[in-house]
Amino acid sequence: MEKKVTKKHLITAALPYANGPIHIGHLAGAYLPADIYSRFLKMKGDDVAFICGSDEHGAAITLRAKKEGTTPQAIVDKYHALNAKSFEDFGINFDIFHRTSSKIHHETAQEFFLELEKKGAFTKETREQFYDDEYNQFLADRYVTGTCPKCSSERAYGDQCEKCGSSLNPTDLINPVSTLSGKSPVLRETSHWYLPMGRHEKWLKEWIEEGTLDGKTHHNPKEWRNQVIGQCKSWIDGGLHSRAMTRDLDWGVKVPTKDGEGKVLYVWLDAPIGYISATKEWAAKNNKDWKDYWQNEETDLVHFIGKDNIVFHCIIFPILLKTHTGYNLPVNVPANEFLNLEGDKISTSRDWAVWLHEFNEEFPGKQDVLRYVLCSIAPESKDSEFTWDDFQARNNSELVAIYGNFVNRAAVLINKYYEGTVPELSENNYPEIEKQLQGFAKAINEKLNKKQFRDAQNEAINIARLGNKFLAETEPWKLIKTTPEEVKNILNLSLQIAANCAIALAPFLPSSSTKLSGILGLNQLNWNELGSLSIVKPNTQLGEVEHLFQKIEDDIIVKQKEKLDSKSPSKTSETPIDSFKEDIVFDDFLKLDLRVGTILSAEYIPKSEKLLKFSVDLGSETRTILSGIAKHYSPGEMVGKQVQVIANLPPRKMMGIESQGMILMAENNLGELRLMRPDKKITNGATIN
Ligand code: B3M
Ligand code: ZN
Repeated sequence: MEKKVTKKHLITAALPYANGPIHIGHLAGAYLPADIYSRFLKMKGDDVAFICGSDEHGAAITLRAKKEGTTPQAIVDKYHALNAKSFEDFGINFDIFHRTSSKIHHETAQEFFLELEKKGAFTKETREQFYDDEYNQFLADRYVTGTCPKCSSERAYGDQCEKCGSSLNPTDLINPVSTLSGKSPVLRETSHWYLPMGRHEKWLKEWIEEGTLDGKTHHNPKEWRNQVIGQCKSWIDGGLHSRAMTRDLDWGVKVPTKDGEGKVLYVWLDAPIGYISATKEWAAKNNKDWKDYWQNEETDLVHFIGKDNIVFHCIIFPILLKTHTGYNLPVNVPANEFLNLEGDKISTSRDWAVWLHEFNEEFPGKQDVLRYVLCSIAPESKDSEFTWDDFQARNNSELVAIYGNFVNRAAVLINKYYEGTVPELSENNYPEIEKQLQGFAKAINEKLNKKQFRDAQNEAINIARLGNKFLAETEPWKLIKTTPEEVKNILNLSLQIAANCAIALAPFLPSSSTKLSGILGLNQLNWNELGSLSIVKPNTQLGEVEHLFQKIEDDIIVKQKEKLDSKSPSKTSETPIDSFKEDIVFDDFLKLDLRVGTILSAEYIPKSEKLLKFSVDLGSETRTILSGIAKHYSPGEMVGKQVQVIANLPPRKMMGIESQGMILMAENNLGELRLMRPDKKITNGATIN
């Protein structure tokens, strides 16, 4: 007999940075689809390693530690524990949630680096980089902020402008500032290991566009998402440049060579190797061989990530894996687009998010509801949006009204007519039910294999819709009086439909499927029974009938909306700003030199959306003053006006121009600005007391 070979899969979900909690955007982007896919494969009987862990290095973490006045280790310990628990509570079933601060990871990453070095993967180059004189250290990209050369946003980072999404080098920034000292950094020479990515353009292009590797078919590029291929193509077509693979930092995996002292591996070299070290750790604990998952060509490697990580998983990491040799490359990287929240981008710094640990606490037992909603709106092909109203509507009119209601009706009727004992199906007068179930089973399998989770879940819920329709059309509560034998057939079939729901929805809504198996008296849900009419055995005694879902009332939703409103960056109604600053002593006030001045001239500053440049007559002298009010006042309406000026602040350089004072404005909660001016004309230079 032919031996059945179990298909192996290595599934990874992006390692979240351990510098903050998980929010719904992360879940919808990577963790939920990865979990659905792994649960599906495992239920089918495939051999799956589902790998994740905390990314505990990188400048974002050291920066956070500095801000909070603590150590990077304390930060990662805190968030690793918090995130591991949030994932577990939410039912994300990783086989391991590892850490890149672990010993096995440092060793694995260092060995990997040395092997790459041995294979000639790197060039060593000396280039100029920003250095903070006061802190005596080179500045990682994230440690430099300044004005974006593309969109003039004043808050761009050295690696990226979060406003326009441009990827940047620190030296591209206009007016760069060190986030350590707040001063302009200087340029100094330093040497690093660079990855000359240009060398790899040819094979990468073939691999991405045709799915071929070393002249052999590797995967079907038609199965890859358009945006993934599109992003890779535009990178490759734009020409791949060398990228530094080491950093001057003391937090991270140390460069394991003599000349690497004081340097660590670039976090994007280190973190993906975290997938490998996590697999090693998991395999060691579970009596497996990690090489079966990474180095056996029969194993499918799939990376689940958000779209901001595409280049690292489709270009840089594949270059590293291929150069090292011996490792599989991913057969798919199903990256999702972004999830927005109530009309705005999710933002950690503005606290504009629904945090997973808070959801788990505030909505105990409702993890499946959030899973359902996030999968229904999964940003698989374009950005999508979460709103609390939609969350409530999908719970009440889909989970409660369709799925929960059908299961409850069927089970209650069995309790009522047969004291909870499953009746026989002696004659099937509804052959179309089986056909439809098999149609759903086929569609769900196809969609899951194609990683179209949103559509797959929708097909699965259609099984419950079918069940409701079947009950409504056959009306067993009427037939019980006239043809009771037929009611047995109908209710047996209804339970089979319910069992199909339990199986089909298990990857999406695992705890509801567990509850439902309890009601149906099933010990185990077997994916291969999907479409069958003999899952629930006759004469089985049903378990206690409980509602799978509860209606969510308006007050719960209002509370969540108010919680968000309190941090809303885009408030639409004017409300008083209610928190006052701490008391000061009168002398503090006297230190301010407040004066009246007249605006002699005003102009826009090229490339700046916000700033206007004024020349202001303060009586004894005329000052140049810059003010960030260009969105509120035009130069024309400012000229000739008397304004209030703080005259004794240290001069500040912006866009290469020195500002010698500040013009006072009133600002409300909407960020609207109004000029403060004397109500009658007064001599320029008059003091304000
Ligand atoms: N920690 C970035 C992120 O969380 C990064 C992913 C690493 S995956 C190897 O978006
Ligand atoms: Zn920008």
